[in-house]
Amino acid sequence: VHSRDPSKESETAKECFRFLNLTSRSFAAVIQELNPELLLPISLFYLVLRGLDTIEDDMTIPIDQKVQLLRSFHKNMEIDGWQFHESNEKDKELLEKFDVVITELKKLKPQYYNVIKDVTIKMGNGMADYAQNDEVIKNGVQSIDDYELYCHYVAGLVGEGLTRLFVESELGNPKLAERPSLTESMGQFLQKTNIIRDIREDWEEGRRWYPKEIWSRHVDKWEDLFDPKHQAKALNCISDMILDALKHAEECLFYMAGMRDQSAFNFVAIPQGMAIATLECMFRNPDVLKRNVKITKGDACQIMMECTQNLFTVCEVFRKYIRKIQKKNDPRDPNYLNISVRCAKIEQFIETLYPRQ
Ligand code: PS7
Ligand code: MN
Ligand code: MN
Ligand code: MN
Ligand code: MN
Ligand code: MN
Repeated sequence: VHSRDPSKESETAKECFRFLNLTSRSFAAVIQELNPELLLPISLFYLVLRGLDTIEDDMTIPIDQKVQLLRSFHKNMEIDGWQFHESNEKDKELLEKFDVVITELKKLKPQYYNVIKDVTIKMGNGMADYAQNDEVIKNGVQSIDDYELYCHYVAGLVGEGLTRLFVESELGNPKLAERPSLTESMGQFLQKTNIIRDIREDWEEGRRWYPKEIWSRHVDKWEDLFDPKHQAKALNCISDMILDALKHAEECLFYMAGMRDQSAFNFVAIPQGMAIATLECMFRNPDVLKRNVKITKGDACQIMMECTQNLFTVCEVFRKYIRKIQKKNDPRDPNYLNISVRCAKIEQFIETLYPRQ
């Protein structure tokens, strides 16, 4: 049961929802449950950014053409009939029939359309900066600041756009618009989890998003992370990355307190619940160095239930996985103490939100 009513949808809208279900692993379900006011705007927002990311990820497109496509995507998405037929990525069909997305974008309320366009301009240019940076191409991201700026472009900006949509539609507390760092944390937490998880796959495709400032504390050469001989050090590096991601947890919980609509709450909370569980699943798990690890279906199912109730039940999910991280923490890890303190702080924060007698 979702909020869609296919009898009232145009053919192009139906096609957009088909693409949504084809291209998104986790977002399709929660998006289609959204309050009808934001159902189509957020679906189209997703498809535009998915189109942009399909170009970013496509390593068969020559760099100069890729950079030009990323920087002009916001103009292309205004051209009636625009399509792109030169991608070899998994989601290339979306770009080959992008004209249906354009048709629907033009029917949006201007305030919603402007949010999508603003984010597309900024994200496309940010992706292009990294795609054409010779240092990044040759040696990967260097500093933690550069890592966070990349996460800002591909996820923080999504959060900014979504927050504007929630506030415009009155599904979110207008105070959220005055707290950009809460919004940024929502995006950083999801994107950092994705980057930590994708280390192997990204590397095989020729990219490195772990910043050298972090991995060089553990190994001399990037390749050593994948050498079984250096496994202990590689696990400490992953711990270091997870420790960094966990600094966003409190602000994420705080942001979610600003949702004024159950469907919007579910939409923002489910991915955060999946992210904390994924961090726990990766913590001290050598499989991360070989393939994308996944939380179990059972855990995913429970998170879906807990994250569609209220902030208290979401805090319970966070507390559960934080405690599991604490239990797995290894005294031989150079960040043992930092991780322990970080987890205690998150638990304490939850305790102040919901004191137990
Ligand atoms: C809720 C304040 C518009 C719903 C949701 C398509 C997932 C794909 O998958 O490594 O490994 O190939 O290439 C903040 C979603 C951030 C973004 C970023 C939360 C649009 C999404 C395009 C903000 C999602 C974080 C690239 C860029 O990584 O991925 C609130 C809606 C959210 C899309 C994600 C993904 C980036 C991404 P993969 P990549
Ligand atoms: Mn991608
Ligand atoms: Mn990408
Ligand atoms: Mn074609
Ligand atoms: Mn990824
Ligand atoms: Mn990828």
